[in-house]
Amino acid sequence: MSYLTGLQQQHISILGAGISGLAAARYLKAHDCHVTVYDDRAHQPNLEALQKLGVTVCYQEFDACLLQQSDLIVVSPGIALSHPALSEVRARGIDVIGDVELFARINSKPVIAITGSNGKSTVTQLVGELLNQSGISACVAGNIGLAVLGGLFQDSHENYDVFVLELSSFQLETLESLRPLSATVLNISEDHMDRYNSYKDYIQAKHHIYRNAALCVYNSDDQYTYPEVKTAACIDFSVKSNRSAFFFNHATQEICFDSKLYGGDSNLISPTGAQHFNTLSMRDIGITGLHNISNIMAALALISPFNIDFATLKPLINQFKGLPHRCELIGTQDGIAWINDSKATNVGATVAAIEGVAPLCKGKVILIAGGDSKAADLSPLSAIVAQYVSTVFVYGKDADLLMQVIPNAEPVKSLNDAVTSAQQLASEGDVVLLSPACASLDMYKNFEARGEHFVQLVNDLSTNKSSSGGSI
Ligand code: UMA
Ligand code: ADP
Repeated sequence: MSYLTGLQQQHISILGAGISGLAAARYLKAHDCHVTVYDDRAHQPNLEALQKLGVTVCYQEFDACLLQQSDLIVVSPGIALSHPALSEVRARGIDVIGDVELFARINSKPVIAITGSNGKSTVTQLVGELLNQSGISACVAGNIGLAVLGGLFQDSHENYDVFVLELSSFQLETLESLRPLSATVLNISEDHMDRYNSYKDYIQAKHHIYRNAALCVYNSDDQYTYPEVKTAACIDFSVKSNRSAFFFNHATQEICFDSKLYGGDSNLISPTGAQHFNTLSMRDIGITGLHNISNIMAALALISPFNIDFATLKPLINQFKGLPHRCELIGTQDGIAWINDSKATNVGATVAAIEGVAPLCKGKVILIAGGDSKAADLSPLSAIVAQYVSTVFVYGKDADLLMQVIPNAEPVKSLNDAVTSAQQLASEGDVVLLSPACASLDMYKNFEARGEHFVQLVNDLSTNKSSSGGSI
């Protein structure tokens, strides 16, 4: 009997009626399972869609007495396992898993799994595009937007050769059954510290991705990404040292691959697919910043088991222009470049943005930051701002915390005021960078809404000024 057939005899509770909860309900209901969906928010999310499915929906506080009647509880990623009701039912031995663990128990297709504090969506999208455009049918899903069970539910799922999954630390917490073809932790910096007891707990959750992976791809520049036990094949990448399999040659400005390096460390076993990579010049790359060089190297390593010809990959990498709201140049006005990096919702992303943008800037770098810091340690900003940034405007819930680590930052009331102040200060050759280092949720629905507001404000400035697409 398959795992799915076994589920048909069980009572399954789904917690959270958002994207993952709805997808889980749809998938399980279509496979004749008994499903109840719980959500503790009064505005009754997805009520109509769930009613249409014919599943029972309860909009109420999570109640351990009710939940303990379940055989299986599928928890949406935004709901912490430390929720008192969940702690109680777990203590009673009820199986409490996330939607990705459920996916892993059901799915039989190969999976490429991607996590990290930053760069997940960029790498996931790039891997998906490289595969699909090379004739390998890839379904891109997970934290990037399409719930994993939504991917599995699609009519076309039988035709997929591989799932490419962006996985958050939340989704990795309960993950045990996934057996990725290749998996990576791209980098680690503090994020979601309002959910975890310690930084160690956050890192541990991320490392679940390497469990059972046939190929581990890690970042030699970040020891927190190293697999704890190198039992699988490994490929490492680095933008700082030329002793990694994939490395960046700063003198020639090329991404290089050195298969010989595998000889030095018996734990580093090269899959044959990576052997034929050639060098890739900066001219061949469509996205900017050293952090994106890391992202490209990670993507190439992750797809190496597919043995795609390098001549096929090269133009595809050139075509990839990155995703909106990630170090995106909106345009230049009077020689001032405006960059939208609204997706920088943690310190690591903002540090990477400053490091990536400052060397390309002929004038001053003016930074706009602020929002909800999610209890992160903001201190890594101090040195990088002191080195590269002339003025910082801060706003939002944690503006005071930002001012503690950047003492000469200038507080403003809103993003509108920050844009106006930046415009008054900036002159030809300068860059104005929105890279908030914080989540947007104190003032916006999400990072997209914040980025779109910034773009709108910058476009409004241009009604009186000359503007162009341009470059930094
Ligand atoms: N809910 C409760 N009680 C709670 C918390 C939430 O009932 O205590 C309910 C809410 O009312 C809502 C539902 O749970 O109806 C939301 O569930 P959710 O927060 O898990 O979000 P989903 O809509 O299922 O979306 C999730 C991911 N969200 C989170 O992890 C917070 C999405 O990532 C992901 O795209 C989607 O699954 C599909 O896989 C978003 C995200 O913000 C982009 N991720 C975080 C990040 O990137 O930093 C981790
Ligand atoms: P995620 O899905 O992990 O949030 P994204 O690709 O959406 O990652 O990028 C989020 C933010 O991180 C953006 O501000 C982007 O410029 C920055 N970023 C992208 N790749 C990296 C990287 N390898 N290291 C650090 N920051 C990065």
